[in-house]
Amino acid sequence: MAAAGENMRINADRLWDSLEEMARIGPGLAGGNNRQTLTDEDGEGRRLLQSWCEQAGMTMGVDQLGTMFFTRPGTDPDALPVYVGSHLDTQPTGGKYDGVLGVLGALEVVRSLNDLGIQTRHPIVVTNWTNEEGARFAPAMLASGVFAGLHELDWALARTDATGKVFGEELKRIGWQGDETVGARQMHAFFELHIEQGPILEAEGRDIGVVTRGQGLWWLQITLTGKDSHTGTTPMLARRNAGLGMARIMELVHAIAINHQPDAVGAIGHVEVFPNSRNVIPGKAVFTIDLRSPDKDILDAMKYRLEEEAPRIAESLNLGYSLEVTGHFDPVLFDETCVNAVRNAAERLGYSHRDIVSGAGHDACWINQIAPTAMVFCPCVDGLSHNEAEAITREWAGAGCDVLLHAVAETAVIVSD
Ligand code: HGY
Ligand code: MN
Ligand code: MN
Repeated sequence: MAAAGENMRINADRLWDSLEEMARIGPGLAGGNNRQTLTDEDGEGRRLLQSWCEQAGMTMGVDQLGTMFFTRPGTDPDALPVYVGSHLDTQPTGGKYDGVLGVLGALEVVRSLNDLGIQTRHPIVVTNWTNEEGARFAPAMLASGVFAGLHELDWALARTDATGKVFGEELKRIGWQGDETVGARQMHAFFELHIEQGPILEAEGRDIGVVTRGQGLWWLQITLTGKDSHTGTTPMLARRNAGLGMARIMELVHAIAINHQPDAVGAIGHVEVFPNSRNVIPGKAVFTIDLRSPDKDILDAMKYRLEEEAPRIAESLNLGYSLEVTGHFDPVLFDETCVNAVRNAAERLGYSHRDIVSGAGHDACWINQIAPTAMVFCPCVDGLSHNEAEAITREWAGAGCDVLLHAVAETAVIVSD
């Protein structure tokens, strides 16, 4: 006789329809999404999620950073809830599935438990974390970082975007500043379903990634100051060219990462040169550096080498130099019991799977510091993400959500009738 819930499956068509409907909010210019955090489009997506979750019988709580929590009661009101979710905010040229699959997959878990009439001892809480991407307001995973005690609330509320808009004011403007104290909620466990955002699962023909670890990262910002001057008349050796300094530091970042293959990565993603005029030598350059590795010693060695060599490049070009750390977390080891629940679910369901390290940061990376946490990955086409062409298949989404359903139900403890 099958154990209660052993053959549970989610409704993959319903999940896919929800993904498609959410994707119509904040459409990009090339088929993806531009639903950046705390924009009107984010507010609209939040309202849609709220309506769906309330239709599924859940009650909403919102904290001071706008993170949304939807509770499905358990049979034991004193049991700590199992939280499950991800983020609805996207990159400016983001895909339809990064984060969104994890939030709507969590909703599908509850919808399926409702359909199956299955109760769990622990409550289940569907979660949408505010500002995971960190594209508009740095750093990434801002709300989950405050929730886990890594950042102060007031520091987060005071973050500004490139136009000077303030996080707390934007949160109020879209009507999503709640009154719950950030981090007051206690968790029995947290699970996050996410696309891999890399090429491994698809290349190996695997349905599921059992995420055992997440790489650590350093986010830094460098400002170089030279002198605006005429590109036609200023002698080459008299120039103080901040753009040239940025180019040489870009090469340095690449060389540092290449020096620690196969796992380390490094790039400069956001650049601003001033005055950004075709016939003026840039007198100022401001740019962000993203260094990552699953190995803490390597990660810190990369940062050290950058901090040693970048100022020398600036000095050689007679440039002013300043560096600011804008984000950091050490490599993450997820909770063994939760990871086993994911792996056992994939086994039980007959899905091919492999252990995998997350290259991207996720809210789960922070929440893992305060509660037992694990992630489920599904493949994505060509491993492409943070690109409007990001794509997954209905089957991949369904398999990932089936595994999420089983891992969450097992951890929340099914109460047979
Ligand atoms: O940057 C990251 O790794 C995540 O996608 N925010
Ligand atoms: Mn994400
Ligand atoms: Mn992302």
